[in-house]
Amino acid sequence: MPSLFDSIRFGDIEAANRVVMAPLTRDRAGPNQVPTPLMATYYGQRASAGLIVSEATQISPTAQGYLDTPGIHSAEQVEGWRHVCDAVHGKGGKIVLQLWHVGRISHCSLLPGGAQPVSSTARPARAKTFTAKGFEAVSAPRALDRTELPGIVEAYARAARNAIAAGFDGVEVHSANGYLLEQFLRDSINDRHDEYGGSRENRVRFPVEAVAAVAAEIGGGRTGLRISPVSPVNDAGQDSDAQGLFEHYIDRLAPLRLAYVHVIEGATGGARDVAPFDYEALRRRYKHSNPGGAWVVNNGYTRATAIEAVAQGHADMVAFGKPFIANPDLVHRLRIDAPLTTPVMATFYGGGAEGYTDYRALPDAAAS
Ligand code: 8OZ
Repeated sequence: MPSLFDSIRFGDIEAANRVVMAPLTRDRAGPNQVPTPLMATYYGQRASAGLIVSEATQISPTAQGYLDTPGIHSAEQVEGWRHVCDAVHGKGGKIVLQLWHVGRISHCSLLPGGAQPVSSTARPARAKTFTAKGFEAVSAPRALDRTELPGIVEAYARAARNAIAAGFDGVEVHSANGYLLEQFLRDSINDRHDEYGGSRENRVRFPVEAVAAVAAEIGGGRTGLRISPVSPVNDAGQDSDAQGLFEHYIDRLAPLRLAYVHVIEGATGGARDVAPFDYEALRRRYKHSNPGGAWVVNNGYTRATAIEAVAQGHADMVAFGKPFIANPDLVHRLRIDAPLTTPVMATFYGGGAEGYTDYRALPDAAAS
């Protein structure tokens, strides 16, 4: 059986080890949501991860939901990301961009012309976002007309094209954590009566269209997907049949031969047993139809559980989030079983170098 520290090829991507840096929102983009040189330093410091998944990045101006998150829809943003990709590649790492549309998890003050957020539904989420005024309740959304959906699908494809132009090794479509694609997937949110709501066949329609457009643009072998089948974050509730829904979703995506599926097990950043779900059944289904793709797991893994998950074949790769904030040399530390630095929560979101690029690698990190 393979080890967490073995190289792996999945889709068209090759990684030096099976430790993934999970996407982490840090709210440090510059004016016009352009990635900064400090962000290039931060990602470059973490290039020994087998694969870095960038922080969630809005595909268009209307896809934004938090202050100072980066975009991938302008030439200036592509240029900023190019420095990030160069920093990671210069150290032999791999990095994909996470494509994000927040849907109803947004605030008018963050949207062009003070517009209302958009969603599958007009029902507001009981959730907060981070604006120029601090934490604020999200604004009430309007339900998208079906005639608007092709424009959003095109924005996903364009953003993927921009990501490749910036130098990314691929993209990860954010289909988790109660954002736009999950607002269509789950019957706890989606209350539509057209062909994008109702049955699970209808509810997966828009997310499948979005992922298919990305795969058509850059290749399925450079396209990953992140899901969180039972995470209740962002007022997502629980689907009445999460197992059936996500099995159907994975089946519909099988022809795309996605590079990987990245699953948050349980509540994002919280309890792993928040609701029953058979992840192993979903993994087998994905791998059966897509043996060249990787199954990436996430949420609260430790060195021991990550090593075991890969050794037992329950995962091809394991993603770590918060540990990567405070341990730029996480792979080395896991390899030698060194103690991990604890991240400081006060500097997770916004600010500058403090709590971002000032976490140190171990003195012997270069040896790994
Ligand atoms: C934390 C703060 C803001 C956004 C997610 C993109 O949960 C996020 C996010 C996390 O997927």
